[in-house]
Amino acid sequence: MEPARASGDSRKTAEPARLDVARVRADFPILERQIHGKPLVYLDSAASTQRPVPVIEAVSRFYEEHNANIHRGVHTLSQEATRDFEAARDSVRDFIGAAESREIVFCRGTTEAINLVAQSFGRSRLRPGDEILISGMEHHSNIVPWQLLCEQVGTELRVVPITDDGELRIEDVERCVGPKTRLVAVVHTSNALGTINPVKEIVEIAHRRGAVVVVDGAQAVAHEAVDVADLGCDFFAFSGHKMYGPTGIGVLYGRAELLEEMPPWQGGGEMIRSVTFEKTTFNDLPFKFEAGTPNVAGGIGLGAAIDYLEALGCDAVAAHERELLDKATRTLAAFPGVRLIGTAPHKAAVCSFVMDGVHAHDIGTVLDTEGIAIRTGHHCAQPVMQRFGVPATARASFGVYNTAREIDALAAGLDKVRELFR
Ligand code: 7TS
Repeated sequence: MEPARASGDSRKTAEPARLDVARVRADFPILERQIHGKPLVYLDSAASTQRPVPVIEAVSRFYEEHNANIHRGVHTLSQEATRDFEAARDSVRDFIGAAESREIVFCRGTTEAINLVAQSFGRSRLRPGDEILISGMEHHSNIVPWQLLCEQVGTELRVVPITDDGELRIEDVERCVGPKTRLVAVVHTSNALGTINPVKEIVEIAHRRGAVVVVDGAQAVAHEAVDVADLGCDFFAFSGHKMYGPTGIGVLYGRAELLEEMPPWQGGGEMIRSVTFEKTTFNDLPFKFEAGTPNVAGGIGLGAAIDYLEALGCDAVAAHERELLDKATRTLAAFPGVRLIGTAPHKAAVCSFVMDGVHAHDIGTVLDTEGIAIRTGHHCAQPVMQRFGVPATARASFGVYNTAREIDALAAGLDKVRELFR
């Protein structure tokens, strides 16, 4: 099956290519499902996107035709599996603008990538009294690994506050990066608020003061073009399942110079060069950080997801999602009793909201009966909920397959909620 492509050629015209959403939707078999007798309206892509046919096929093809363990076999299947897995690594390298494939470490996802940096870089390089700076809008995955590190090493965790709009102001970052700050860990795009942070400026400030920067890119990579060289960050973490790829596979990008100096985190097969009972020497990058058999099918599926996104075109995807965000924002802002949480000027297509007199879980449950899937709760960002004084929010988040009509369906669903809880 030929995957959908953006129509128009952006090289010939000033107009950005537009997504042919009907064709995009045809690539996602799950969108044909009915839920409680209604067509599925999937508005939970920030939690996990759906998978297009080319990704599903790449994973099945691996199991049907090439399945074997990698890097160690002389037999044909092992060599094919190794070739395809390493080709996926090269695709990731090009997709995020990394200089070298050895800077791409495959892991389980964003969470594992950040834990790797904390336990390897953090434990070996940070000292008691050093400070780690995060923002007030982090996902628990970019809070808890640093807290664990602080317990182990005696470092201090500091937090840059966010504004009532859910913005991270550059002057606040400037003020909070001090002489003891050794590491800044910041989310590129907030899953709870949708805010897109000025990562490049943050990196400049941190580097000027000698701190290393870790970017949580989980919500960024599938929604705008990311170039780690342009951002200048030292580490960048993301997950396959939030970019139309498989679950259980993700990436830690790290600058080779830093990765070279870092000790391994997990020990086992694949990450060694030689082992005796007296001494073990370690493999080259990136294998030093990939102990054990990796998620080979997942890596190959992630490569297919990158091909898929590139065929659609990052600019076309971003333009489509901007239109959805504008419409969803207008619709929700005009809805009686609804308050948007996260109104920063620079936002991704994520709309968190609360409704007077109705708990977020009730909103989610009623919408589900209408076939509409949204996320409700604290979105693994409890400090964000505390900052806005709410126990939970309802969150609609959008991807390449969503349509303006689905936002109308959301509004109709919210009418039902209001009738029921009047
Ligand atoms: N960072 C951010 C910004 C996220 O949104 C998430 C997952 C993670 C890290 C963790 O990613 P994982 O793939 O390692 O689990 N966010 C969400 C969400 O918003 N709803 O469910 C998971």
